[in-house]
Amino acid sequence: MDKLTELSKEISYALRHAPWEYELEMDEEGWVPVEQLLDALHKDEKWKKVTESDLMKMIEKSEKKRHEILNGKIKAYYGHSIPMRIIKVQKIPPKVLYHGTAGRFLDSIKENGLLPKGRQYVHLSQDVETAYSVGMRHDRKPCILKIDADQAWKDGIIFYYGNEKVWLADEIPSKYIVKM
Ligand code: HQG
Repeated sequence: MDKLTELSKEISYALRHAPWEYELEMDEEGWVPVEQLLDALHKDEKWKKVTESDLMKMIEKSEKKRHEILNGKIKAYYGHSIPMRIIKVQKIPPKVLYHGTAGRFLDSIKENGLLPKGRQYVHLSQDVETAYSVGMRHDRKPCILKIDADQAWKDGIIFYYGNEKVWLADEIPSKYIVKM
């Protein structure tokens, strides 16, 4: 794994799952001061020389848009599992969204709908390719679910913006889901 990918994974872990391990003060949108994150990283021999410009490079080189730096702060766009709920911006979703998952989860999804499981929100994909790569993390031959986001939204299900490829929701009842 190259060094920037490794850095990205460590930062995702800190910002999504364990800010307290790094003594980060996170606001309700998930922002933390870049200086604080760098101070924490510098305690680790491996990251002793990491600078803000390395973080910028990490963001720029990543194939996925996972982190944002703005006004001296950094946040993860999605993926959080910490107890404090990260506030996301509600937004009217595209008419259709997708979710890539493993076949072994389908019966339960059919029965209970899509649930956030270990994270704060259900993660949905803007397009089939993205859903496929998300699903590949769980199964080499993932299943793609098609979500009638338009109808769900009209019925009062709230959607939130993650980044241009990732949408979030509290849950998606199974009546809005079909297997492709
Ligand atoms: C499944 C990565 C049984 C769900 C990705 C999924 C994404 C159910 C798994 C982001 C269920 C949770 C999130 C139910 C949902 N019964 N299983 N009722 N409802 N599930 O990893 O969406 O690369 O927490 O289908 O690309 O796979 O890290 O969520 O398979 O954008 O930046 O429970 O994380 O981004 O798995 O992935 P996860 P996810 P990064």
